[in-house]
Amino acid sequence: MGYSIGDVRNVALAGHGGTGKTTLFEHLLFAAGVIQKPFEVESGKTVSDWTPEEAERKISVHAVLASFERAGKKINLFDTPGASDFTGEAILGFRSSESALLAVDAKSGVQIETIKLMRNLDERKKPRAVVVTRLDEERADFDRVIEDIKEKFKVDPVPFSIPMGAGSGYKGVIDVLNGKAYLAGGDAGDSLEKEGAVPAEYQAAVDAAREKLIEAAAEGDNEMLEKYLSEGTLTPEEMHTGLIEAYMHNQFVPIFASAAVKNSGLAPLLDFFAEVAPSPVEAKDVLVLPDGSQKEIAVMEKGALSAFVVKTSYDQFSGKLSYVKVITGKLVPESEIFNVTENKKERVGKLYTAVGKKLTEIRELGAGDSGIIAKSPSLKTNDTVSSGAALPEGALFLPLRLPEPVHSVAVNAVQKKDEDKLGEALLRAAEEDRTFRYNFDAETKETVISGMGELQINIILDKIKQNQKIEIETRIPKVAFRETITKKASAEHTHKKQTGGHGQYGKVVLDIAPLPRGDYYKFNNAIFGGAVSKGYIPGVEKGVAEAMARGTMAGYPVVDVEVTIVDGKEHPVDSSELAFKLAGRGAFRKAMAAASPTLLEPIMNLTVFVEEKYLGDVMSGLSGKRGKIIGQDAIGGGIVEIKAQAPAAELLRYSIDLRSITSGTGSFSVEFSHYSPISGRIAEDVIKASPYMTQDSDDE
Ligand SMILES: Nc1nc2c(ncn2[C@@H]2O[C@H](COP(=O)(O)OP(=O)(O)OP(=O)(O)O)[C@@H](O)[C@H]2O)c(=O)[nH]1
Ligand SMILES: [Mg+2]
Repeated sequence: MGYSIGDVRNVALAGHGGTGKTTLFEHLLFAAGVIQKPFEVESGKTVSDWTPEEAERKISVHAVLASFERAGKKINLFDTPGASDFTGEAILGFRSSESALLAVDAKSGVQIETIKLMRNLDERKKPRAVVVTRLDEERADFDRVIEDIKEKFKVDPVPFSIPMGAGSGYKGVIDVLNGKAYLAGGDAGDSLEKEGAVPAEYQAAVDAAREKLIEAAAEGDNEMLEKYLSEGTLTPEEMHTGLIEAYMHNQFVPIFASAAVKNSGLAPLLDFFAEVAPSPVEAKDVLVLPDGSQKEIAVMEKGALSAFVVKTSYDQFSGKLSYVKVITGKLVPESEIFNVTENKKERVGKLYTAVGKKLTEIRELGAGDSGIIAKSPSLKTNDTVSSGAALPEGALFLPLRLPEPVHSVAVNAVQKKDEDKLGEALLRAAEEDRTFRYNFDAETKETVISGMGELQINIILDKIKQNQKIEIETRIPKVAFRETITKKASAEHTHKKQTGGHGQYGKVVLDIAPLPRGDYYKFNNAIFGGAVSKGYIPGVEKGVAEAMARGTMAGYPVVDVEVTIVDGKEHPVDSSELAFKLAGRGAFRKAMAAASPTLLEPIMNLTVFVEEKYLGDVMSGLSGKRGKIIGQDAIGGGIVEIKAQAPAAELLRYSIDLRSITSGTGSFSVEFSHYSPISGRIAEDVIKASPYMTQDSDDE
């Protein structure tokens, strides 16, 4: 039997790299009785970091789902990687969860990736709690982290659990809601925390925290708030209801204390998932209608099936796995569904629930629940599936909103014979991780792969090298420069050939003029009196298009030019479309050469997040890259957001540079802004380095 929708909780665990998410995940599973023994991340044997790439690097790379029961509730917990290279995995966790848990290291406070994740949750208006981790380590300071959260997130944190001691004096946590102390388990991490009475020395702190909790609960409901204001307290039931309401509406941020390696702080978290975290009933999902507008849809058991594919992975043993969240109705094994995105029927084979790589077959997956469909060939991440008329015509579930790639490299197989194999493997990698893209750039004749950073790209390439046994070469990709003109010009060109029998003849006179940036191309026919018949004009246009595909300066495409055919001449026998095409091409080239052509380079918008201490270095680094600082904004807590523009040609290795300038703490995003003219030395270098050495020979 599936779980009833009110008994399901989907929660995504996310946060800056190395804050202890995977360790917490492991120990939560231990405390929930799912695994017999928790492992350390370093052993490569944890439920979450089990792939060779994770075991080798001791970091998480993939989002991992573990489903388990707590107090009759089914909890689907996603552990996600913290490195910005794998931010797509955190986003998919958010997309399929009603709430999130952000991990913040008790020594370091709120770090850059966590701020970005918090903003991402803000955009989705998703409730989120914070777990303060690694409180057993030296320099851990719970109160300082609370202040930091206040400052950086601009929220009033409400502790649900508070620590007893810190560092070597760490003893455990106190569950504020239930007024219980939990003494940390043994150092070996294999004994559970033990319930006990609240030590007298913490009573005042617990009372104060409880007061805050009651206030947060009272805010959940107006009637309750009035009662609280007049009577000064709430019953436990009222408090429970109030907390659920207020948290569901994202009115406060609950805080938890933990030291996962000591199995400490786990019980209050598990209870919170089961008792307070919102179920899918309270959360709506979002559809995108054919006209582009968005519409909320209730997650509900009744009605036909609809579901959304959040993740795709290829497993050596189980084959292709499609992670789905059911939105309406229910999913059953051995059934037929419809892939709405692909407009294709699809067979569902077996259905699974997961604890990391361990899959367990299930008989059904109900609304709001997350699970896995195995071996369904057409399913891919972001697909909408349904049966019957579950959804409005043409409606699809809101896709993952992923950031644009910030790092690209050109790749090829060392052995020509391996090219196809490489292409297939890259395609598969792009299916598994939607922030990773694979493109053949017809313009530069390169296979370019792009993603969120060097780390992500190296991990993908290493995996392909090992699994496919192929050698791969990488290079810095070529930049897609453009050419344009800066003034008006005219030119004529006659294509004439007399090689016995049928000749070729066409004469074209063109005016060309600059268009505003981004307007690309416009063609006008201004022939009067039929000097060139209408039937030959498409030929002229083709010739112009050919000439524009390869400019006269360095062979890059020509953009932002208005072309007008003003005159010409034809021959009653020898004229043809081909002759006019060649005439059009020749005329354009001559006109362009006379129109003071210039090279254009792509300029990118950059958003950089850095710690204040690196601000100066980052700024001067950017100006060394011909960057223009547009603004800077202190986010609080010593973190600054810089907005800048810089040429794409200067940013090819920026993810690597920024990493080294900021000791790995900085992070950035880029998007294309516009094309901008270049001249002087920079233009000369581009022309010299042009991949288009040979031009088609011009004919007269
Ligand atoms: N002392 C102590 N160490 C911890 C605790 N939690 C995690 N660690 C250590 O911190 C390091 C990073 O832990 P992970 O669990 O891999 O952190 P993560 O947040 O999953 O890292 P990414 O997934 O790569 O972002 C490991 O060496 C852990 O052993 C804790 O509660 N106490
Ligand atoms: Mg991890």
